Parts: sequence; C-alpha cells; structure tokens
Amino acid sequence: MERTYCMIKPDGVQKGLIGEIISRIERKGYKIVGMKLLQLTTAMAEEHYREHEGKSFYPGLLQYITSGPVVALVVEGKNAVKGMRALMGATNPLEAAPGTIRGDFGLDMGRNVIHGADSIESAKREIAIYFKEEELLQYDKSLDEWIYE
Ligand code: D4T
Repeated sequence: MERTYCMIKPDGVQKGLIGEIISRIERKGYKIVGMKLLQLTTAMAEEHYREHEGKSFYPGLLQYITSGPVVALVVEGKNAVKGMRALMGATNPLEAAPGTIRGDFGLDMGRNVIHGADSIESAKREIAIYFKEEELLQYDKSLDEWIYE
C-alpha cells in the first residue's frame, strides 16, 4: 500500500470543507493514517514549497498557506499518490474537471483548496515535515475486503 501527503489549505478550512473533503477521501476507499489541524510557520511553508522558491507566485503562496489553519493528512491505499491527484483535479481549479475537489470547490490557482504530493518521493519528504513516525497509525478496517480484491 502507498502513502501520500495531502493538506486541506486555509481556504478549504475557511469555506467549511474539511468534512466534505475527508468524506470524499473515505468514500473512495482510502484510509487516513495521520491527521492534524495546524497553522504552518513560514519555515515549514518554505520547506514544503522549496521547489518554487524564486518564482513570481512564491511570496503570495507562502503568505496564503500560512494565513490560517490547515488540515494535514496522510492517506493510504492502492496507488494513493496518483489516486489522490485524480480526486483533487488539476492545479488550476478552472481546468479541474467537475466532480474533482478543485473542480467543485475552487476558482483561482492561488486558492485551490487542497494539496496532494506529486510523487512517492515528495510524499515521503512532505510527510516528514508534518508528522513524526509514531503519529502515523497502522490499523485494519473491516471494510477493506470490499475495497480490495
Ligand atoms: P499543490 O502543491 O499546492 O498541491 O499544487 P500542485 O502540486 O498541484 O501544483 P504546484 O506544485 O505546481 O504549485 C504549488 C502551488 O502554487 C500555486 N501556484 C502554482 C500559483 O499560485 N501560481 C502558479 O503559477 C503555479 C504554477 C498553486 C499551487
């Protein structure tokens, strides 16, 4: 099973979408193995988005992502990285298909509601920013036999 890092961004929290988004993740069949509400420090945001340092949107991105509480999630399941990217939709909500989280709940690139790691390596790096190993739980769900063949 694969793990990915996802984060409901400050706009998602402010718009009251925590429950809706977590519900979509659960209904898809994924297992949440780590979860916390927190507000990013600038240092954490810089670490998270270090690949974008120097780009024109970087200062605004840091300001936005540190502006309020976020929900940090570690999501586990078959092909979780790719699957969560599909559930979220394209980075630009205007291009995200209806039915995806960004397609249904966003309009602007800089307010795109949710983050999801783009590779297994990014997921590992990002999970380590937000969680200690002992904060990630291993447990069985009785529904698993109805989710996986
Ligand atoms: P995140 O990382 O937030 O899930 O988004 P993506 O993985 O889908 O997209 P990304 O890393 O390319 O962008 C990170 C973050 O920056 C914002 N952004 C991006 C922006 O405001 N303007 C831009 O031109 C780009 C490329 C949106 C997401």
